[in-house]
Amino acid sequence: MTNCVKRVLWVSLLLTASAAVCMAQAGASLPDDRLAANQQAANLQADNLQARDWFRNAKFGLFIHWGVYSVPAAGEWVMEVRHIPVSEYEKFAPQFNPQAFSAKEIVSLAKSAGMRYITITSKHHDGFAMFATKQTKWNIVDATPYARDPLKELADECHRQGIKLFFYYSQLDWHNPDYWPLGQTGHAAGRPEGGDFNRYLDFMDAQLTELLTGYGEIAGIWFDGMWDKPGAEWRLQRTYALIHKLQPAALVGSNHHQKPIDGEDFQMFEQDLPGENTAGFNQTYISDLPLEMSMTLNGAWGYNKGDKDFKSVPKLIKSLVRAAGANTNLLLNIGPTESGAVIPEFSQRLQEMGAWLQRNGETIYGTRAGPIPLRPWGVTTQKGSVVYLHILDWPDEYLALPFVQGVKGAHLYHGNVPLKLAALDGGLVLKLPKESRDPVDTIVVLER
Ligand code: FHN
Repeated sequence: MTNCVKRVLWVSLLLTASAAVCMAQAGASLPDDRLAANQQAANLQADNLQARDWFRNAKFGLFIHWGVYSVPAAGEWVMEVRHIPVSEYEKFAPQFNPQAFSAKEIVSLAKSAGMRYITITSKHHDGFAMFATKQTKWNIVDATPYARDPLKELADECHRQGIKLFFYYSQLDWHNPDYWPLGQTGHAAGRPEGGDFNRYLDFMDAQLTELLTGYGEIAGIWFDGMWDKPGAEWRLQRTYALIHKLQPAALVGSNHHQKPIDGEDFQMFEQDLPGENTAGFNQTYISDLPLEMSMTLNGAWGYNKGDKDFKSVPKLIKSLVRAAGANTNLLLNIGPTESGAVIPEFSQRLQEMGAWLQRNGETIYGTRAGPIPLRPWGVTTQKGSVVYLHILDWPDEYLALPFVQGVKGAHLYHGNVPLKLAALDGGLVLKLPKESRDPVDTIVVLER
């Protein structure tokens, strides 16, 4: 156990103990949600804190958006965007027979990309469960000719190949009639008016229980969709406590685009790094929790056959490096087709990223943000006392840097080539000869 883990554990035990004393003194009984929260604090065990540490070190994960929406192949929002009622949308299920799906190939692909975990949609907003749930027939085993549980196959393969698995779970549901009252979306689904939201939440907890008891060790639950009705009583504390009770090390995160809520173990940002907001999702609050940025490889999450706007490999690598320099994991998305295949435009790019990581992974995995925060020219990462400058975009031969404590010299990461580094008026100037440049990322080690 690291000192940091011990310290956090000690603080959480103290907090839990003092909460218990206060309760005893007050002699009061707490409402269900508070009890659950206290219970959860008590359960914030070393396993969970170690899992957070593992997550911070992992840096790179594969996001998979896959569901019955891959049949119309127009993205995972097709039901909403085309105003398709449930009765019509359900007709995609008999056409969904992904015989080309191979858990082994997908896990191997993630590994060859240098990814340390996979996060896959167990249920997206269309309510369709990609696993063998007993809570509804609206699932891949009961509603499709495929009749297999790809999440079980994936979980087994992840365990076999030593890669962690998170389940994405949409709290928003356009199919379940108990998702009522409606939020901002799902108004064309044609469901009966009325329903019992608490019954929906029971359904959700039951599905989560299935996911956390039938698939071995699960690294975490990635919630999405609460933003559809942010003011609703989501019973979050109860659900989060349930997850931590079933698997204390499972990390809970929610893409609600708000400040993290009690019981969440990591904070996520969509399409932007913490502190950036080009996509319009991100509030700027950045917590001390482990951070993650989800990003599409083209413009779509679920498979969209019309979207050919694939990001280039250099652009993707720069995103990964910038994320590492901002203490943030990159969760990079692919959307398999209705046959379960991963198109070559995705797999080739991932493999090229993996090749880059083979050569440079030491400067990314297990690092933390370095002493110089995000700059237009690039970022710094740090491991122990070693600082890596990642120069991503700088056309000139000289680069001015702020003062970095204890720096004695600099050399190129590849080939150990010494570089000139001069102190100037309390700052530093680094000379980067043209021949030392890498068009994607020139990595320089600051010697201390
Ligand atoms: O609506 C979803 C979208 O389909 C996708 O799943 C992304 C992934 O981060 N999250 C939601 C939008 O915030």
